[in-house]
Amino acid sequence: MKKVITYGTFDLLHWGHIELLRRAKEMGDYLIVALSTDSFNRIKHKEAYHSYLHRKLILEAIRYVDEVIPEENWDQKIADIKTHDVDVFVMGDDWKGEFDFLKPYCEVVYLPRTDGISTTQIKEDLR
Ligand code: C2G
Repeated sequence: MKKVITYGTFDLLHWGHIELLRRAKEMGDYLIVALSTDSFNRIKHKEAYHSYLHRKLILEAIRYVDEVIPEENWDQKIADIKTHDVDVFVMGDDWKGEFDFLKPYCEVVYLPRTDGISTTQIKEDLR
């Protein structure tokens, strides 16, 4: 079984996130999402609207997602890859190059971000 992992806050969930998850799942048979916890979001200086538990509930309802684990810090990725026997690490290309240090442990893929949608845009439009 080919296992894929991706990381993020996924809040407010939108179709750009879904497109990332769909393409990530296409790269294997099993997709793990390491979901940023509320405390890690504070470290990332990201303000999530939904709590970790609610974001986890939402992600677990998505057909492409097989498992959700907590992302609690910047330094857990190598351990996650080993613990979960991950074959492919996937992120949007806004992170291009940032995670190349994972290449000795698994395939590293940066997928083009989906243009025309972002949580920032949604919040601005709603204002
Ligand atoms: N994304 C995308 N297209 C968008 C918006 C987001 O492809 N229009 C992708 C991002 O590139 C990322 C994923 O969706 O791969 C999740 O986005 P965020 O929740 O914003 O992720 P981020 O806060 O950057 O967390 O350790 C890594 C970090 O936790 C990444």
